[in-house]
Amino acid sequence: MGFFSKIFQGLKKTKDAIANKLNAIFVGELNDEFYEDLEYVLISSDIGASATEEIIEEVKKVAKKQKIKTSEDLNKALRQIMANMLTIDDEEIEYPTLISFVGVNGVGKTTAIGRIANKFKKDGKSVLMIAGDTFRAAASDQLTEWSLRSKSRIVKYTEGADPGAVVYDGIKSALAKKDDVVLVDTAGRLHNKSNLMEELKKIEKIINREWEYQHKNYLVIDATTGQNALSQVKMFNECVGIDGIVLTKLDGTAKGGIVFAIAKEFGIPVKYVGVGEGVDDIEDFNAEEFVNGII
Ligand SMILES: Nc1nc2c(ncn2[C@@H]2O[C@H](COP(=O)(O)OP(=O)(O)O)[C@@H](O)[C@H]2O)c(=O)[nH]1
Ligand SMILES: [Mg+2]
Repeated sequence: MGFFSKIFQGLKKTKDAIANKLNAIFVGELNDEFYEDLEYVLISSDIGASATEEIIEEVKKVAKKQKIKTSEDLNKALRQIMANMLTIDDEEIEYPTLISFVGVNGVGKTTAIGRIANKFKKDGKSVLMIAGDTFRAAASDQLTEWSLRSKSRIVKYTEGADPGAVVYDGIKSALAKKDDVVLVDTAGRLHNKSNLMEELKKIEKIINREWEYQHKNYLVIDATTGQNALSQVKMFNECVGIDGIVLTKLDGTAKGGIVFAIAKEFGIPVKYVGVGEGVDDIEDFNAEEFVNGII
């Protein structure tokens, strides 16, 4: 399946929540009642209060300049406004690059790494995975499977090992073998005494000390959590600094609007979207395509 159909299919629930309602509330005139309804539609699809406010202000501006008479005009204006909102300047990838994947348990970090490794491999890059989630044996087994599937190298330790030590060794190995891409998996929940944020800070410190090339932290978020995602962005951003978002499980939710709230509140670009459980069900994020998928 191509990019378009996959993204469209993945966003179907969000689209149903927005596009169908938009058509119902627009009866040819942009009056107060319409704007109230529009506000309701946007808020109820998890776009968030301040992003909604901005979108409505922009629609009013456009409406002043040009007559919006049909739902096609309205959709076109909305698409442009919303795509602009999601278009955030970002640095290109420069090889060698190291990307750490952080986020709470079960959001799809390990799965995302496996699938992103696959993409880099298809582009002819050499990839090393570092199994930084040493707190459950299953975590490194799961990553090992993905490394076999994508023919990536992996550095892992036994269960219970110090994640900082794995990351340290992984970086040494990547430098020695001159890998193009290093993908670091991390734990989302730790055992008893260790504090997740403190562990992540430690890992961050080791990366900053040992890796002098490009380094990004991507936060993986489960789209089905809706507004909860915002507090996760805040928490992880304060802890290690977040450079990009991976939004997973869009296929299972009508809450895809959360990306607008994140863009508006944090100005952090979305890098990838997950639209299913298959090997290829992760896509580079593209603002126009995303918006076309929901309106
Ligand atoms: N439907 C769907 N499931 C996903 C997606 N991404 C991950 N998952 C599933 O979510 C579950 C948890 O993923 P995992 O990578 O182990 O999460 P982690 O704890 O953050 O490493 C697994 O069953 C994945 O197959 C997605 O985009 N769509
Ligand atoms: Mg994991």
